[in-house]
Amino acid sequence: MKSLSSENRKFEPSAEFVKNAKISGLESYCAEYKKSIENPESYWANIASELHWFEPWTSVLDRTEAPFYKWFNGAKTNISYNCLDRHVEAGNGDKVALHWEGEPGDTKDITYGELLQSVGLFANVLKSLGVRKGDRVALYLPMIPELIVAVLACARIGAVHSVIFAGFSSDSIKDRILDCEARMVITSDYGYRRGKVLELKKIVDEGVKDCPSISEVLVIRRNGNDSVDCAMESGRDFWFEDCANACEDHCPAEPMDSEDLLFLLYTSGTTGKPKGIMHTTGGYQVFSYITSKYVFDLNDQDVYWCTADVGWITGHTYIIYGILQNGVTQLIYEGAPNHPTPARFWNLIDKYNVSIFYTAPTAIRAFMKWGDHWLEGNDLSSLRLLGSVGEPINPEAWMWYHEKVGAEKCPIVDTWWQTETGGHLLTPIPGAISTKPGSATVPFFGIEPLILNDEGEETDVGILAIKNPWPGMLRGIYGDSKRYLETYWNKWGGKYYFPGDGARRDEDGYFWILGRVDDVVNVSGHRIGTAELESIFVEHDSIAEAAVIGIAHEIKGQGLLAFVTVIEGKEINESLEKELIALVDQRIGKFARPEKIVFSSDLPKTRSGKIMRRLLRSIAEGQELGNTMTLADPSVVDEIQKQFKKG
Ligand code: 7RM
Repeated sequence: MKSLSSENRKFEPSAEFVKNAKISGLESYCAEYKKSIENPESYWANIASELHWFEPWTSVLDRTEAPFYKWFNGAKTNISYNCLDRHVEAGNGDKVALHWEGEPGDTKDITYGELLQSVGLFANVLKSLGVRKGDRVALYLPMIPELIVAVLACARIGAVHSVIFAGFSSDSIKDRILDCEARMVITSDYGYRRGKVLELKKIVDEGVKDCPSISEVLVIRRNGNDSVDCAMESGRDFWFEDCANACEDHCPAEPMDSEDLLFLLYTSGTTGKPKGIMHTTGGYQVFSYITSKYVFDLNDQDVYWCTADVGWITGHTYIIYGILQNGVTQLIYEGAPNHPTPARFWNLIDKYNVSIFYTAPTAIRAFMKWGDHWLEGNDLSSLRLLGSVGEPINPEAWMWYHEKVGAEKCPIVDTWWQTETGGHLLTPIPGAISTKPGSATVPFFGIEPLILNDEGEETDVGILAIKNPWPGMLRGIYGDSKRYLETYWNKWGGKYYFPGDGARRDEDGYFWILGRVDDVVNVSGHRIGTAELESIFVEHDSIAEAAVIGIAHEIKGQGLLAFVTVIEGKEINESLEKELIALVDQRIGKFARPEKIVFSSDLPKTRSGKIMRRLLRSIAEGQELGNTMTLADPSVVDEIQKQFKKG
């Protein structure tokens, strides 16, 4: 990959785009940004007033318990009301909210009016099973409309949803349920992925075996041509359709306190245990709404498509909450980008006249590899805006996206943000900010980013920091406020939020994200903690020690490389490698498999016993190793190098 620092091309939005944009021209951006920074409370109050509140707030931002900030405190609202009822009441009930297409090609169109009814029905089913405000509900579902309905139904009655991406293993389901003591899991009989039937209920059964908090498993039938038998445990397992027969479809939205917990989403960190990121109601509602509106420049006629899974934060904010609050039409696609062929995405854009397309660099690089001919014969002229999310986008992929998909006329919004930030923090505003391939450009309104060194002094290349709170920020880590403070606020003595990314600022003031500065690896846009994998390897009774690092990967951005040492007397063979891979599948999921496992008798360590990951990285990248004399045993390097080349 070409180095980012040599990239200096700049692309301006077309005059036509600027003319119709929500924010037009650099001057409007600057004026709005200035307002948002100089007087944040009135800025955010103004934005919030575009939404519905049952009762007004008493303060916009309460800093008294910083960094446990409170936004719109005292207000009562419901985000499902803002996603649904508001549009139906305004007379837009017949507008399509979701064009859904399953992987096999089955389709469904759902209007805002129908979505409101489905959510009401689902909410009543939850209530009839005893779910109450504040209860945690885990969701393990494919990308079917019912996933969106179930999320909104939880929000409607004030139950806290915890969506678990359907690629996670039963062990991961268990860990997440145990951590938040969920009372219910919602799943389906099956889903599809790359032509294969995924039997989700079976995985859930495995996962809830030792979860005493679970009292119900609610099962949705994914109506398709395949049918799957589900073992239903009497008294615990319920078919959604059976429960729904006894319920009506009207359910008023529960007025929630602004700071009531809306959802948990687990994400990997630098220790072995994933953390339950907490998002609350009012601030997240405002931030998801306004970032969607301005960054995607949403219009009434748009057909928006985000290819993420609802199991990640991108799906929460930029499929469900942000997009539906704006009342636009969107496409939801269940399956893989290359099923039945790598033309699937382009077929879908053509078929549904998608105008805004939001995807990940890893997908773009895969399409580049599969070949441009898959684009041929598809009319992509409906597109007017493209987006990228999840990891740094390399300039080659950016240019390909710009030329081949966007026909050189669509602005590209490279959006930098995190599970923790709730929504975009660095991003071009498409009608106002010129773009540069590989740069997330400038801050969103109300966001003050800085680049600091370890001492907290400003530099051009260093660590990204965020000054001042914003409405969509996380409110903590579930059950672990100490970890919240340590992970995000201790780096510079509580003064700034620490996102864990390195960054550079160029002469135009543009930000370039340089990747993680902690032990988190971003594989295809999915965060995987190296410590989490290491602790899994050492569970195996042949393994003594493990060190996992991230390495550059052509398609995934980063891949994982594991170095493990074997306990004396234990054999290294192919079956051991298979067992270790199986362990990763079982504990996390297939997406966390390392590219390669390197076996050796020892790892390079300092004399104080610290594993020198930097050295492992140099070995992996085939670089000069420099002085290895500080190692406790310099000979291990030769052995590892040999093993690495062999594998
Ligand atoms: C939305 C999401 C967050 C981490 C973040 C970064 C990386 C995300 C970009 C990016 C460069 C981008 N949430 N990241 N977007 N890096 N440019 N546009 O991905 O919580 O799963 O991951 O992803 O390292 O800290 S996440």
